[in-house]
Amino acid sequence: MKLVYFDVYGRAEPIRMLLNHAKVEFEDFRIGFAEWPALKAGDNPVLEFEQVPVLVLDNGKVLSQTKAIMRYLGLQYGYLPTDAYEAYLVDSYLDAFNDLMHPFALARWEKDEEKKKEILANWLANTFPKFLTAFEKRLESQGHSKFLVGEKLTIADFSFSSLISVIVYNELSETSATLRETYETFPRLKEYAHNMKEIFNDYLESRPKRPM
Ligand SMILES: N[C@@H](CCC(=O)N[C@@H](CS)C(=O)NCC(=O)O)C(=O)O
Repeated sequence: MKLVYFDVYGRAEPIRMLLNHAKVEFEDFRIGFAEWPALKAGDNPVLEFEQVPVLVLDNGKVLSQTKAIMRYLGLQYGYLPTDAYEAYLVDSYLDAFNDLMHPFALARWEKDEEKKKEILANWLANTFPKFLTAFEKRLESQGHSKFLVGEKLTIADFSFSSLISVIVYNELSETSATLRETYETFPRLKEYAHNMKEIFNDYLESRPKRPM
C-alpha cells in the first residue's frame, strides 16, 4: 500500500506508527509543500477531498480521512476493541485529540506574530491542561492498564503516542520543553508516555526527525 502525505508528522504519523507496529510494508510517499498546489489543482483521482493523508490500497481503493483510515487499519490489524463501550472510548479519544490540536495547529500556521502568541498562550493556559486533566482522569479509571482503553494497544494509543511524541517529546519542536513541563505534572500521563516510549522506541528512534 501507499501512504500519501507531506514530509511532516502531522495527521499521517499515527498511520505510519500503526503500519510499522503491524509490520505492514508500505510506501511512505511524502509530498514537498512546493509541489502541493500543482498536485491539488491537477484533478488527481487519488485526492478525493483535495487533502491528505490518503492511503492507496493494493487493490486500488483509495482511503481518505484520518480517523476513518485509522479505524479501517485498526479493524484489519487488531487495534480496535470489539466491546461497544471500549470502541466508544477509542472514538471519543480520537475526537478529543482533534479538538485539542485544532487551536495549536491554527497558531502554528498564523502569520501575524502577535495573534500567534495569543492563540498559543491561551491554548497553553487553558486548552492543554483542560484536556490533560480529562485524560488523566480516564487513565486513573483504567486501573493498572498501560493503555488508554482496555488491556491492549488500540488506535487511540497510536494517535496519542504520535501526538505526544511530536508536541511534548520532540527536541526539534520550539514549544516542546514548555509543554513537557505541564504534561509531566500529570503522573499517569507521564507514566503512559514512558510505557509507550518502550513500545515504540525503535520506530521513534529511526523515523525522520522533524519539528512537527
Ligand atoms: N478531515 C481530514 C483533514 C485533512 C487535512 O486537513 N489535511 C491537510 C494536511 S494536515 C491538507 O491536506 N492540507 C492541504 C490543503 O487542504 O490544501 C482528515 O482528518 O484527514
